[in-house]
Amino acid sequence: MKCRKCGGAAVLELRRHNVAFCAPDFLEFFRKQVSEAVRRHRMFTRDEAVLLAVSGGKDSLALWDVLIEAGYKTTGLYLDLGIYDYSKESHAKCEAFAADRGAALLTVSVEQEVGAPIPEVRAVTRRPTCSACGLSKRYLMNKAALDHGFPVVATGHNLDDEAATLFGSVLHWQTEPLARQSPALPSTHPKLVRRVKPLYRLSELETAAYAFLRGIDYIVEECPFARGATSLMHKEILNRLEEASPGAKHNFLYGFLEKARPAFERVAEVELHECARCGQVTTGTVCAFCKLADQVKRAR
Ligand code: Q46
Ligand code: ZN
Repeated sequence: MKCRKCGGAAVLELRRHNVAFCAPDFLEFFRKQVSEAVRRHRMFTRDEAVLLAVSGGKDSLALWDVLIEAGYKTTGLYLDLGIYDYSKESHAKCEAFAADRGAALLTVSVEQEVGAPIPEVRAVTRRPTCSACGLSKRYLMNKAALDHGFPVVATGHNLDDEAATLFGSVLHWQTEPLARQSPALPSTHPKLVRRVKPLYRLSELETAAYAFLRGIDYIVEECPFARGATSLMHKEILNRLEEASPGAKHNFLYGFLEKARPAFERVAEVELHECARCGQVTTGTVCAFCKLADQVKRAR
């Protein structure tokens, strides 16, 4: 296998692009995909301060590495979910990464904000763990950005994550999530910051290869609640499709973004209000986060 760019020995074959690269040319390819995503969706400029949600995993740390190298102004945001050793280890990875590069890292504790760590929230609500956790994460990312004056929050969602989310939404024809699924969601309210996913053009395998080649020390273990999650099953199904026909995931996601999403966007326009309790954005009177926090408080 030879590198498509320099003809040297290739270390990685990207079947969906029908190319192979040596290590330096793969890193170059990876960086270009990120800058193409940022440019194409006008995610942020070099003058804007970007708040980057980091979990300690390969995707968010690979993204942070690329953005720092490219000279963007980034601050990491670690949401401490209070999930046993998994949270302790992933926090340590983020702190070490930030310290190595002299980058700033904010930490927000879910226990302080919601009233209990995720395992306890799980015990007192009937919601699936990942639903309460995802809701809290989205809320706290937006709140941290507002509190610290960031116009935009970036996350490390990759092509596999996005294709799996899309697959799940399509299976149930969930029109609202379909309308919201995008590499870049603009701010539609003064209290809602822009949300962007600069890795949406790169697969999980590619971010793992990038992290490995750059010597990034990330947490390999998954969150203990991820086991058995339907999103993992959807990823497996899509991986089987990808095996049989390279580029399937890419075509599924890109085709949706180009051809189908605009139709869902038109039907799902909703009016936003400020939550009567906390002032953040909601479609109702009291936001879902405040309701969750109430439920936790009552149970305690
Ligand atoms: S952290 Fe939270 Fe994930 Fe763990 S509880 Fe589920 S949503 S799996 S990305
Ligand atoms: Zn609220």
